[in-house]
Amino acid sequence: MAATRTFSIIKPDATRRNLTGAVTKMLEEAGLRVVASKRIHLTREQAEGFYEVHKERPFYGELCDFMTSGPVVVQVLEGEDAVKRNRDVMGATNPADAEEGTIRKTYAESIEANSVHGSDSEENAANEIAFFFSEDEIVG
Ligand code: RTP
Ligand code: MG
Repeated sequence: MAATRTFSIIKPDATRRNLTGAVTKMLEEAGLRVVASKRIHLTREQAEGFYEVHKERPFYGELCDFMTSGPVVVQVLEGEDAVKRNRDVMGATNPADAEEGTIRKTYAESIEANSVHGSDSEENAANEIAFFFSEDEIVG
C-alpha cells in the first residue's frame, strides 16, 4: 500500500508541558514519518477558520480560546494508511475513553486539552495540510 499523508497538531497543553518530542516519538513509533513541521502561535482568525466545522457546537468558543492559549506544532505525517494510523495512536477524543498506549490516554489532560489533533478523513487531511503548508515545505 502506498504512503499517504495526514495532518497533526500538537496542542497547547502538550507544548506547555514540553511534550513535543514525547508525542512525536509516539507518532514515529506508530509508523508515521514527520515530513513537515513548524511551531506557531495560532491567531484567533486561524483557530476560528480551522475549526469552522465546529462553529455551531457549544464548545467552539472555548476550543478557539484553548487553541490560541500557547504555541502549537503543526505537522504533516506520512505513512501507510496515515489518517487511520494517526487516529489509532491518538486515541479517543476524551482521554477517559482512550485505550492504553494511545497519546491521549498517556498525556491528555481533559476532553478539550487532549494534546493532539489529527485529520479524520483523507479529504480533510488534504485541506488541513494546505491550510498551513505549501507543497515546497513538505519533504517526503
Ligand atoms: P481533533 O479534531 O482535535 O483531532 O479531535 P476529535 O476529532 O477527536 O474531536 P472533535 O469532535 O473533532 O472535536 C475537536 C476538538 O474539540 C475539543 N472538544 N471539546 N468540551 C467538549 O465537549 C469538547 N469536545 C471536543 C477537543 O479538543 C477536540 O479534540
Ligand atoms: Mg476532529
